Amino acid sequence: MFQDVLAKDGARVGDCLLSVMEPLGDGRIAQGMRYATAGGKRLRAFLVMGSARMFDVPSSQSVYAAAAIEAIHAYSLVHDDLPCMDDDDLRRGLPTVHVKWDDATAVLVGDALQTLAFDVLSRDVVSSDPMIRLALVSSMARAAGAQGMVLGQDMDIAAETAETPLNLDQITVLQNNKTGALIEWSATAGAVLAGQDPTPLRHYARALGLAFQIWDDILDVEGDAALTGKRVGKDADAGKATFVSLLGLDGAKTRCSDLITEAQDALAPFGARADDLCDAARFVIARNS
Ligand code: GRG
Repeated sequence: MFQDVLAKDGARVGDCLLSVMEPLGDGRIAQGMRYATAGGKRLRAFLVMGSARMFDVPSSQSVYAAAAIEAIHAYSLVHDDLPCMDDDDLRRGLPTVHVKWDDATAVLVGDALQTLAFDVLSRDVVSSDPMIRLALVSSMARAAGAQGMVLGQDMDIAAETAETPLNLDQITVLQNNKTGALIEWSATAGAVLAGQDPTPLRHYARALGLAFQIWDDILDVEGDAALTGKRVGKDADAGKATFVSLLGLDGAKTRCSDLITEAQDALAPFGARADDLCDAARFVIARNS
């Protein structure tokens, strides 16, 4: 069952994250880093390890790349939850980092998680080929930075005060950057680690990333805070245009199913080797958290 694979990979990545943070000691920032990287579905970690398995890359290597992307993801959540951004007090069912500690600690925890990701990704254990490590480092920098996640976040913040709500095309561009870029990095990492062409996985990841985000909008309307571990109904409260407000609930669900078919079709060249990634696509639009 896919949930078992997700749990197994997630646990390995959790252990790896703890091991790379071991030398950091037990000061406030290290504690915050461990707190922020605990839990979560570990979907991005799975995409790295699952795509690596398709190319017979050992998990002893891919687990470090998976830990790196989870560190970036955790940093983005810690900063996104800050009062100057989304101002959330609940994440993964627990108080957010700035609530448990304070704003300055949350900024520094996010900063330190981001640099930790690049530190880990540049280590020999990821690949014996320095060109592969460099490709992963530079693609992660681009996915997370001002051409990727940071751009998407900025577009999201700008949309809050824009005179006219975003249309479907604009929301799609925003989300492709905000959440799609890290998902794409994760799903293509296996091919990059193997020195293979990541193009089919890129097509898979683009469709998957969009379906993930549309489902997130659906959960914001239909979800249960006890399961999602975060506040629901936020988008409607903020009067934000979302895939649900633009397509309607049924339209959004149909779009999700179409995207999942698209994602799975992109994996056809890999046959049964891609079974786990196909299952991941189905999971994305069946999850309740
Ligand atoms: C602060 C530069 C900067 C960027 C933040 C990704 C992001 C950009 C903000 C997160 C806001 C948000 C809740 C977006 C919805 C989609 C999303 C990324 C949800 C969280 O990802 P999951 O569901 O989380 O994979 P878990 O907890 O399972 O790891």
